[in-house]
Amino acid sequence: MSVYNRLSDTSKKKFVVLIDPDKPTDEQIVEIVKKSVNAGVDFFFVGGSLLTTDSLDNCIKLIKKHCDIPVLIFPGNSLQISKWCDGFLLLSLISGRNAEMLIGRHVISAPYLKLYGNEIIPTGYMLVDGGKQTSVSYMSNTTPIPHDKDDIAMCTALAGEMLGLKIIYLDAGSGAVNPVSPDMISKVKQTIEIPLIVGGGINTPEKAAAAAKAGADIIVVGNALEKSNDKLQEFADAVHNS
Ligand code: 1GP
Repeated sequence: MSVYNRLSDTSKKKFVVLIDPDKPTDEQIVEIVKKSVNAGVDFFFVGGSLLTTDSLDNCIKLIKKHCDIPVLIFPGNSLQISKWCDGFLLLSLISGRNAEMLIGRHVISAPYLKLYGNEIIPTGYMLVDGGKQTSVSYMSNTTPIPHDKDDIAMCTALAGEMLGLKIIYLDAGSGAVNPVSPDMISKVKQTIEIPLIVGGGINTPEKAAAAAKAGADIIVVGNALEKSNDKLQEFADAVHNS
């Protein structure tokens, strides 16, 4: 089954662990992979707004050596490409008005993605204000959608779907103070037919359940599990039981 078919199987909510390849040691990666297998994690996303080491390939290979969970690159920039991944979220930052993030970087990445034969998931990536400036809004030089402007989020997601994007990712940014609101998630979900990923600032199993119940099909957690992976099973259960 293709990665996209798995992502769009909306019969069950999906839980994603996001790994910033710069941060964990090899031992920590292996530990989180083993816990993820036991917890029934559905996907790994790998990437970061700014990587300072040459760790992406190693991180993906290490994950794949220890499990069959699909690994997708969630790229922070056009250098984050690897032939080892199972899928690649080709992000169009549709909440912003920076042409580089809408098409410029893609032109640079496209020949390498073709060469590596990665499965491409054309993704409408939408940054939502999460209460503080995040790395991604600074690095992308874009303004997030205001936290309470559900109508802007709905119309942006709808436009992304009409342009042919295959999935929408609503992101409050890593370490956001406020995750995307249940109201915004619910309204965006009702507006589009394609699957909806939600992440950013989801730091408790309760917040993960709230996002899933509001309509997110796929819930991403990064930061909260970097600090401690003790609650990984609880996060996964909260999503899967929603
Ligand atoms: C950020 O959606 C991801 O792009 C995950 O955010 O690190 O806050 O969980 P957190």
